[in-house]
Amino acid sequence: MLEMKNMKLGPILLLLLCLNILSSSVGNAPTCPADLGGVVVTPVNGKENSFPSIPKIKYEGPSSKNPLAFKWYNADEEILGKKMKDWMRFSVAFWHTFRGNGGDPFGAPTKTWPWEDGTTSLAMAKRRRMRANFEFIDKLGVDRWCFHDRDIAPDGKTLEEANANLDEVVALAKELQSRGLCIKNDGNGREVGCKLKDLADVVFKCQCCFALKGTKIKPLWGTAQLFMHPRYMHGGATSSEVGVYAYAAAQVKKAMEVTHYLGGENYVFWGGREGYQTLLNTDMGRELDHLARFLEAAVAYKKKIGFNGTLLIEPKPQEPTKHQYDWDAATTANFLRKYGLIGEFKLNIECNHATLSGHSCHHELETARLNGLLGNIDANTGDPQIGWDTDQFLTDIAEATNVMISVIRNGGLAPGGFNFDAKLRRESTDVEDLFIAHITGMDTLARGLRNAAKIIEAGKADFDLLEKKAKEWGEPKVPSAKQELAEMIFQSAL
Ligand code: XUL
Ligand code: CO
Repeated sequence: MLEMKNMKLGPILLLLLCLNILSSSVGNAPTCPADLGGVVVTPVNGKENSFPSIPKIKYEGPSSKNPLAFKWYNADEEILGKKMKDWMRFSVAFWHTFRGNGGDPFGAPTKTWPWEDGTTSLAMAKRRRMRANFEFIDKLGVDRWCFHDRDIAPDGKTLEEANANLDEVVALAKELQSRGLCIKNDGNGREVGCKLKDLADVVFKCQCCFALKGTKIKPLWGTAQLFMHPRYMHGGATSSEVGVYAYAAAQVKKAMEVTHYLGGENYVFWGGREGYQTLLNTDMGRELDHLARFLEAAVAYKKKIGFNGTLLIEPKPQEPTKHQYDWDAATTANFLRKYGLIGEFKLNIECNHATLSGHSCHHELETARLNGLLGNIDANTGDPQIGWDTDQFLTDIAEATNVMISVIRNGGLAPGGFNFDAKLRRESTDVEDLFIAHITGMDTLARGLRNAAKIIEAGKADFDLLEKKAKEWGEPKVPSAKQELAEMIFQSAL
């Protein structure tokens, strides 16, 4: 290792050093001046690239037959005065894409991703999985990701241990988020930006020749996982045990802090166990009061730490509990209103949750929007024949068009966006399937946006179009005003 901590390198010397390092073989861990910033890479099998056979995904247009290209999503194209990427604000869900293993109640995991070593250790979480996440995001061309505390870092035997694990992984994520914002010395002592080919490149070169600056990728939202651990079996904020309530609060506190630290734009509450199995052993009024108090404390803490992100509640009627308190958008809006929380929260509407509550996704989006509560969308869909939360990627163009009509009427979703809370089917086991699934989800919503724009444009007909229609339709049939009938009805009420 070259020790250059205290040396003042002239720009030319630095450039020569960089060229020298870059010409050394990629397989060997490079030797780098420690004070140039960047990421410390631990090579695994000499490879840093988790998706070597996948190119950067590009827009090729509707006639393309390339499964690894966009046919409808063209990030920088303007629709209704806004770039597609700004309408969409797509996000990759870490838990499905990087922790989903295909296991189900009847069978073992089916996915053996090349970057996994079969353990759930902290080393595994850092060594390859988080890097694979950012390489995936980079190749897909999105700027956002979503996470639970416990899917990015292992739990601990104590809260302190769990928090320390999370801190380690979050520190790495913070560095990796900077991809694309590398700077280099231009040889005249000036720092200039440099866009590099892909994440593997950035990690390698930044370590040696460039410094990472700023943050390009951000969490769309972060959240605390308050449903997996047995301590949460009666709920977190609605548990009958005060110790569990305190533990849940501590977990949310920490998850909100790390979301803020990573530049997250929103924070989500999904109350998977905030509900009941039977009212015979549940005091519903008391549990709802406790939940409201918990959320009030979260608002206060958000303000205390200066986190400006939106707090979002994600309605879902049931699963895992028989009845969840955030049943649907209307129930949740009523809860927020009753407890005086309406200005502090918005809703994260998930399409599969909408259908589980007996509504369409469009109904839920409109209910949220009309109450001024539409904040984010967990973009997925269920299966019409299966009655549970299958979390599939959205492929129905008509549904996507309805979704986008709501989004356009809402003026967009920012600071929210579309999070792909969706997973591969158990039987899809190739790495490229992860890309194909996201490409289809993004293309479906992009197609929905294009269609919705056409429908909304049609509502703004100009004189040329109206003249064309007048000719096409011929003499219109004008119905009777029925004034006498109206007067008869009016009289009958007197
Ligand atoms: C569960 C669900 C969650 C939330 C975050 O149905 O949708 O993944 O989005 O906890
Ligand atoms: Co969700």
